[in-house]
Amino acid sequence: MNKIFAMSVAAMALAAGTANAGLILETESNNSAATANNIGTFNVPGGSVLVDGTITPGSIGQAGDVDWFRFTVGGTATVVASIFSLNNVNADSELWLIGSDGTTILAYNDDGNVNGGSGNMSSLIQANLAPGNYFLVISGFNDGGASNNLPDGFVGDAAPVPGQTSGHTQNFDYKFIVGFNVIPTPGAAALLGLGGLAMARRRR
Ligand SMILES: [Ca+2]
Ligand SMILES: [Ca+2]
Ligand SMILES: [Ca+2]
Repeated sequence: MNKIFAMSVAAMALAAGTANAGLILETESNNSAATANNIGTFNVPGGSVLVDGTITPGSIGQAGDVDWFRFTVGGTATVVASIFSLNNVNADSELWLIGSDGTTILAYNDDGNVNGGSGNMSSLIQANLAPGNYFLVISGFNDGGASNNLPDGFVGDAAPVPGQTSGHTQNFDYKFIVGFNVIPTPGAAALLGLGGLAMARRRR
């Protein structure tokens, strides 16, 4: 085994070693970008994870539960994320894909997963994500109001006014399936190609 080949094998073993947990149990408190649960780093060719969690209701002046999850993709990625409720036929989720700054909304869905157990669960797909860090966020119906504002656990668009504004009223267990297809970015592909070329030349 020549040195370059040995190094390549070691690099591949290292990449394979960054496997993700197949099942992740949500851990509170995860109600903000800063406290998001990490669901993994996904490199070429991709992977998937199942998250088991719960959304609990708020009340007057008290925010409802919001669940933030953080992930990293090591190449240009497509992500598919779908929420299923198994215990509440009236469950009504909302789902956001948010950029690494924790505030830029890249995608939003309310009722895309019509067969998710209630007819009102969420699903989204986003292609061509650049390598980097992102957030997926789950909350209850009407968090963010008529438009897709950032989730804060309160109903409607306005900033919460204690004693006047109510947290969302959703209360359901969920299964959250997230899948990734990851391809090498053009720069990385070029480097791999150069590496292969160098190896081929050494073998001559
Ligand atoms: Ca939760
Ligand atoms: Ca939470
Ligand atoms: Ca919904």
